[in-house]
Amino acid sequence: MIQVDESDPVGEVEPSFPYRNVSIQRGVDMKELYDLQSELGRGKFGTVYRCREKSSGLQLAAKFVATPKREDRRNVEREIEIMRLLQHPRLIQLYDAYDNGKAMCVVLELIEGGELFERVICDDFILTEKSCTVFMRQICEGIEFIHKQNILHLDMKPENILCLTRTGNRIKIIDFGLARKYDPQKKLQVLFGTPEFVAPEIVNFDQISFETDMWSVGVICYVLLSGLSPFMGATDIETMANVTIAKYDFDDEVFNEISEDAKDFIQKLLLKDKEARLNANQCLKHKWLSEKAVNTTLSKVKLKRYVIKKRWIKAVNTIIALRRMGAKLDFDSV
Ligand code: PIT
Repeated sequence: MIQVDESDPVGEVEPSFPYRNVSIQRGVDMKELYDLQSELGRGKFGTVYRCREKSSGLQLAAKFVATPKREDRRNVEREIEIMRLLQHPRLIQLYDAYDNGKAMCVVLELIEGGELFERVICDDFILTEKSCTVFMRQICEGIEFIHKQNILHLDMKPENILCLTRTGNRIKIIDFGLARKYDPQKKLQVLFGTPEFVAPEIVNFDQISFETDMWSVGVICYVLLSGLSPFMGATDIETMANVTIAKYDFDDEVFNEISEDAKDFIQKLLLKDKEARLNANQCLKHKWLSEKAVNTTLSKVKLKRYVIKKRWIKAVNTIIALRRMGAKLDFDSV
């Protein structure tokens, strides 16, 4: 059985990633320098493969993004520019970048443990409130650093939280594809994440800020503890309607086993008034994250259901996307 070690929750010494000052290389074929291996993931962001740097033998991840439009290239350039500022152990690290005109390749730190939610629903993982605090603390540490660099992530959701290894408890935040520099002069609006996790100010096209990420942290925490999604409606429109009025509750019976400190933590993030929400630093000082949390085992029945449903939605979306690209169906890749 795998359980979080409470005395030293993030465990073993963390190998530090070789931080590099990355600039985009043009006219160089990355395949000359790297061996491409298995596919790690696929999404709106492109396709990510495991790869190996030939010169050093280092195992890394390579994200490929087709850039048919000028805007596609600008988006990847912006992401790289932002990632250059984010050297921190709780955040995926940038290693190298290539542009061959048709596609761009971003070489990243390899994170081998898979998505956090996939990990915690495994039968050999005991989910307790304490293990949830270990994960939430690391998420807040990562967000605290991102915000200190004056950057907003804007796409915080469970699939963007990966486990470093299959057995340890360290996590890393990935996907800076929607991230933006915060400029109070410029009115940042419209950027859209996933309805289930976006804050009311996104749905309302109001000014967004650091607090916008903190709302999503609150939603992630609610789902991790309960397996229920606080604002989920039958349709995206319904979900967004629930988000705009910040309508949620702890009425389900699963919350009977959740501590008041945990509920207080969530309540201080899921506030319609963004100024009233805790920032990442205040989260780390909140009683639930700073004192010993209760070690009761949580039921994973609902969380399993939630993760399995997401897997299906993702598989269906992949099929739709592949068909649109005119690809022949190859069920191994779905
Ligand atoms: C890994 C392992 C893995 C997935 C990823 C990286 C994906 C990273 C990623 C990074 C981005 C992005 C989308 C996905 O926009 O299983 O090492 O910047």
